[in-house]
Amino acid sequence: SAEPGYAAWLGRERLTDSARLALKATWGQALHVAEDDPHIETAAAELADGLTKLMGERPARIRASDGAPCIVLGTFGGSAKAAAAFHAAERAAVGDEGYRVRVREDGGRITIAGATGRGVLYGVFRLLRMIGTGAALAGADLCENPANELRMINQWDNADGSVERGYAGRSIFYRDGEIVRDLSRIRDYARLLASVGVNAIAINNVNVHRPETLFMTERCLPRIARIADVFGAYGIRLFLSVNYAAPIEIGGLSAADPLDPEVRAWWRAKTEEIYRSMPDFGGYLVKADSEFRPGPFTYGRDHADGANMLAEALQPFGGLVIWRCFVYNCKQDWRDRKTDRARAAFDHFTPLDGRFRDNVVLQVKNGPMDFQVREPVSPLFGAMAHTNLAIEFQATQEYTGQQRHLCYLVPQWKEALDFDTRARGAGSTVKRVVDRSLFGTRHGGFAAVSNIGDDANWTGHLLAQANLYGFGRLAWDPELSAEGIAEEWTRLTFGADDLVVRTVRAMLLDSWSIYESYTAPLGVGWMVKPNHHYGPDVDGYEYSMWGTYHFADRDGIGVDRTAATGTGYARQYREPNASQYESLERTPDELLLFFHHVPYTYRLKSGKTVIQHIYDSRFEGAERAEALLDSWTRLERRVDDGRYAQVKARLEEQAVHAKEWRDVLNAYFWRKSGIPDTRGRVIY
Ligand code: GCW
Repeated sequence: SAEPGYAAWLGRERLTDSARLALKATWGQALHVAEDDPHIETAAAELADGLTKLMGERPARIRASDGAPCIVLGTFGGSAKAAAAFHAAERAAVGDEGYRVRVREDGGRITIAGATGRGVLYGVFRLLRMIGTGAALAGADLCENPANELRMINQWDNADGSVERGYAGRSIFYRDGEIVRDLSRIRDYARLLASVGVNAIAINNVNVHRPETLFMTERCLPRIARIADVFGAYGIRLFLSVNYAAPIEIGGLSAADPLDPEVRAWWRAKTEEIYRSMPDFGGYLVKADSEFRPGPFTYGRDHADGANMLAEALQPFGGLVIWRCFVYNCKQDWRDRKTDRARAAFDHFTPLDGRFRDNVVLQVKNGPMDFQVREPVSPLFGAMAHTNLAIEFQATQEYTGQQRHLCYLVPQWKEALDFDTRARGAGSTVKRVVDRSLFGTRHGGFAAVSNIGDDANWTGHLLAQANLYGFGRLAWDPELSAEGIAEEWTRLTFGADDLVVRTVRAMLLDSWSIYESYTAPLGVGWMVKPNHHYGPDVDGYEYSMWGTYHFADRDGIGVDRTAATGTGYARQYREPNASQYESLERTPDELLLFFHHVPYTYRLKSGKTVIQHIYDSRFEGAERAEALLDSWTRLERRVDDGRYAQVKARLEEQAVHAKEWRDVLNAYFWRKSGIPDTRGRVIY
């Protein structure tokens, strides 16, 4: 499709004449491919297509060469030429999904090689990215392996075609209760994902209703298997979200007790059946005992019992159980000030450390609550040394502007990854927990809730594509900077125009802070309209059962989570983090109200009182949102009209809606506190 934005970062504009000439001199016009392997096939096709767009002519594919310039593509085991380009030690440095890319200094040869076809495919995308961002090729010599084993996307798509928390249209997988027949869009999605290194996908919502429970039946499996093939060609393993009560719902059993031999036998047989139709099936993703989903608690069993039962069924096939830790009481009484939702995951799961089988991975949301604009890091990451852990991010912008506001999330994710849990002394960062280097665990990695739908540009807000892109890049290499990723995405998406690159990069990098500055202040969450979660409603969740309170009254605001006088959540961290959060003076401003209840007149480290901070940042936030629109309008005619108009419309809405946020919050806090703005601005 040529719809504006559809090509995303794989648009690949024709290079300038001089760049094309230089490239041609390096590799002639030929791709040397000498082995038959499905992933090498994908890699060769991607390279040929990419180069055709960049160069304006299609390269020739050759199987043998006389030493003339070419690009050699192959695995060390399957291509003599690929193997011969590297010494044994150089080959040994390449892992299962890694690659080497070498461009001979004097021209005449580019070699892209790996231990597997998947590695070669990633190497191809790497080379195309280098060309697309204008990086110097001559003499390039790269050896890269992914830092994380699991680089996974979770679709929250339902069989009826809706997408839970989806802000980019309907599902590309399902329509009207059926799995789609035309898989071309899914194939294009697979390309986008593989191009940034994603290697796993769960294709249905973690809330598994009846129609998706049926995905595991004989009737649906053949079509699921076709989707698995599409992703498989791009090195992406397919997972299914499963209903814990499936043995009852589709198995005809009377219970789903994980210790019941009949139930265990049912899962073993079902799993075997699934692997018969999909030999590369990844495994199960499970949301259990959470938000009305069934789980082992019903039978008086714990989550290790529940997960291990599924793990046992998957183990003979090398499958994984990805078990979510988003377990809390969603029927809390708001009058109950003892229960703290933030504590829940830690309280449920740390007692189970060491009890999960080898092929269970616990998937932990980055923060203890639920993908808010600002949260501390989940303390679970530092507390489960004997358990496989993966971190879950939310690319879909449920609480961060729903892809109508701009919010580039990579800086937020980087903060979580760089947090030092102190589990093994200084340097025990979250990224080292999930990449397995800290505790030496067996499995781990990254997951993100997808932000795409059937909107022509995938993500609704075109610039939200940067979140999907950034997730994949970061999962591959968490050392990349938020700035570097923003720049890379911008260049690939919009080309080399310097003003465009500088402007879009700056817009992306400022956007999280802008969004935070007019929405919920200083680490308190929610303040959104109930259910759909869009737009300001300060008390929207204050007297409800979801455990998401801010406790604002006429004197102050915030949640006391200290051990001394509050819920004790701060104690779930290791030292010195625990003491830091326990201390009112030492808690960073941006998390103050997450950990402490303070009077409005409390003075922040910034020197401002809490109430003045609330006013100032709402006013500034609304202005900065307006400035985003101004920045973009300076790019008119430098960005093609279609994409220009799409982004402009979203930024216009954001500018207006930021003022709504400003005024609702300022009015609320002025009326509650009675303390005027020192600068006398208009508050209603
Ligand atoms: O953030 C909440 C969402 C739910 C979601 C849940 C979860 C899929 O509001 O829509 O359900 O988190 O992560 O399970």
